[in-house]
Amino acid sequence: MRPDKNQVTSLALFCKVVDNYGDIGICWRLSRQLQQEHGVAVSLWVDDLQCFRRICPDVNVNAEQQQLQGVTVYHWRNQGGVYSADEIADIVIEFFACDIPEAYIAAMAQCEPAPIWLNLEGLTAEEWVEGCHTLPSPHPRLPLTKYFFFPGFTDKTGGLLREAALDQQRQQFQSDPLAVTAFLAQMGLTPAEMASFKVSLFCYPHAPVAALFEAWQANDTAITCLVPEGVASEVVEAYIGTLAIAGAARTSGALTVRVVPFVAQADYDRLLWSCALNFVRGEDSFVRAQWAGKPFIWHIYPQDENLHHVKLRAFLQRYSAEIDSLNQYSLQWNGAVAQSIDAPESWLLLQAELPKIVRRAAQWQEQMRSNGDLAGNLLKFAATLKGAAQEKQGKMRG
Ligand code: TRH
Repeated sequence: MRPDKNQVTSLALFCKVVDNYGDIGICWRLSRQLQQEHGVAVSLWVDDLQCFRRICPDVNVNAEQQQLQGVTVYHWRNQGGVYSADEIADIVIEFFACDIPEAYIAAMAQCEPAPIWLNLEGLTAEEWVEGCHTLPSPHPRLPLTKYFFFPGFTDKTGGLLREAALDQQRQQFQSDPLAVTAFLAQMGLTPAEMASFKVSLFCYPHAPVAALFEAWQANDTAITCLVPEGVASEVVEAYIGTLAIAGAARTSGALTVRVVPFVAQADYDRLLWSCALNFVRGEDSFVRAQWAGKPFIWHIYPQDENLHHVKLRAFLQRYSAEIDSLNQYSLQWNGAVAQSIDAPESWLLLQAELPKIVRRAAQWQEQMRSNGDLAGNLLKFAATLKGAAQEKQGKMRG
């Protein structure tokens, strides 16, 4: 964890994998970007290396400490440990209010100046976020202040994660048919499947996938649905008639369902870029689908008392207020309206509006780009806090 003093800034990011891959997915993406684009010495503390390895196959699950793409990764085993002030990074981030070790916090309080301490929150389109973004929360006992940092969809939030080269990489890939074909062949697609309307499907187990397959079987043109291993396995197995392992596929009516490997993050982007429609979930794949510039349907992570429906509606209000078919389909997919997705008209209405949805996706990207990107905004905020602290110190000395 010793920050490299030759680098301008050091940063420690603490990530607890609560469920699924999104938490480490976001932290890993952020860590790489801070290191590669901003030269920050990043220490990523993560408690579940097995989960991490699914999105980054280079992870050694037995290593206490390892270097991965310029980031120092630590296996965060417990809340114990002994830390000294010189081990503390300039910026400390706890992801999603995970409790960082008490001894680490105590060592932070010994630092002069105190490190910048941020709680990086989850993404939501709700308006209250603007009022809470960057709010301070003083520690009850120690001379430390933690600040809330919210990703978001407006310029009064931290914006969305986006690597500087992402657009260029996407455009280059999409304008190279050989690269697209090679990628899809590697994912196991036949030439006929490559030529069909391709959809990727990433959702939670409660999504109404059987109804979706039914509507697509009756479609008037061929559809290939690419499902990563481990996603909607029960319904996929019932459809295919064998185990849902990569390579398994079956065609019935207009629909081919094909199980594809669960790939590393960069290839997941390529999958999104290769499809005409993407079903995504949680937070990270949801944001990647937005940067893919393709129509997408979001399956939001379920919360108690259907709080997630409020969040879903807040996003749809911003994204697709003018596209009724997309709103309705998204609400039905998430069980947020009485009408179920069984009605084949839902799909037909959505399909008919796809060209309009494609145009909206491009507009939205422009709008989101104008908010800057999360990593850059986070460093700007840290620099503001640092400047304010230096000014205060100067005044006290003067
Ligand atoms: O895994 P998720 O369901 O994560 C969610 C959210 O992060 C949510 O905020 C959190 O509270 C909840 O978990 C517990 O979905 P998400 O966010 O889309 O993350 C999936 C990650 O997996 C993302 O980084 C993309 C990556 N991925 C791959 O790398 N390869 C693949 O083949 C697929 C399908 C996904």
